[in-house]
Amino acid sequence: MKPDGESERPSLVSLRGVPMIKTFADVMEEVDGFQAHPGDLLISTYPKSGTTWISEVIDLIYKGGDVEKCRHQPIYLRVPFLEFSVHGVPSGIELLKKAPRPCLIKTHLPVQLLPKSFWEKDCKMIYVARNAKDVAVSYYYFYQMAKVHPDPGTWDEFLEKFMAGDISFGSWYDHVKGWWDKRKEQRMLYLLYEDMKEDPQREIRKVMEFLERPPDDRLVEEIAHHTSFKEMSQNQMANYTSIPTSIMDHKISPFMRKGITGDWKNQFTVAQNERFDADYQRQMEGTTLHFRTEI
Ligand code: PPS
Repeated sequence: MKPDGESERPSLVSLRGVPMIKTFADVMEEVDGFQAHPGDLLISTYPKSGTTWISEVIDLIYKGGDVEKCRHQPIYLRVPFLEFSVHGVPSGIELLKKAPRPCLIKTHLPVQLLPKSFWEKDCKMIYVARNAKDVAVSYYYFYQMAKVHPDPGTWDEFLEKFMAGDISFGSWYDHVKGWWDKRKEQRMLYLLYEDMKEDPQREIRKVMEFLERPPDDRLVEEIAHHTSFKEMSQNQMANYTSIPTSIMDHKISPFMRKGITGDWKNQFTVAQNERFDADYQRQMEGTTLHFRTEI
């Protein structure tokens, strides 16, 4: 038992070989049977890769840049999280049952676990990937504050688990490569967090083109402004502060933590970096997918 009424951290279960939060795995039968609408837009990411950022960008595009309309609801209600299921709050499937369709849908599922209906209905998909080192750091702090995760242990222990893929949603390496390999078979836009940091307006234009929206410089500028890290971290409808603290405790680490590329340099030791790089080469060998770890 933990002191002060703090609940025990749950362990992960294996869902067809992918480590998964148990309450998420429990609803996978329902998720498998989910019927996508041809007009639904899927936002897919490995955790901590810019999901909330791209979701806010896309919601603003859909709402013609109307910030007030986006402020009516928190991001997790505007963009239901397909496989999300935690006691005491509505699950992704429950939200989607009530949502006006077509709609925006978030997932962190590895490509092989995506319900087949998304492929059959030829839904458009936007995937965002972020470099492994910054994801590992961001995930380490998120594991601490989002209590549905197991205890991350020390940073060194967590980094080992990251390299082994022994964390919620499994291997980062398999995830980014799996979705990359599918991008040509599907109507998919594959974006990189580092590109969004480097030139948000350029990437917003790409998204608008993919969504067949007319180019509009003023709209692009407005969206870039409202989705900057500074703006989003202060926006209660985007920063997850409206989630009960029993689920996310921002006092441990804020959801909107730093929002930069290269924070890994403040976390990795030289030895950890060398070991990580060697393992990275092995795991990413042969892929045409390349990341920048600084911009
Ligand atoms: S989750 O829980 O998987 O959905 O998290 P996700 O939204 O994918 O990733 C959270 C990280 O993204 C950063 N973030 C941003 N960076 C730049 N600009 C904007 N607008 C932005 N919004 C969120 C957030 O701070 C997390 O990264 P870290 O490195 O932890 O700061």
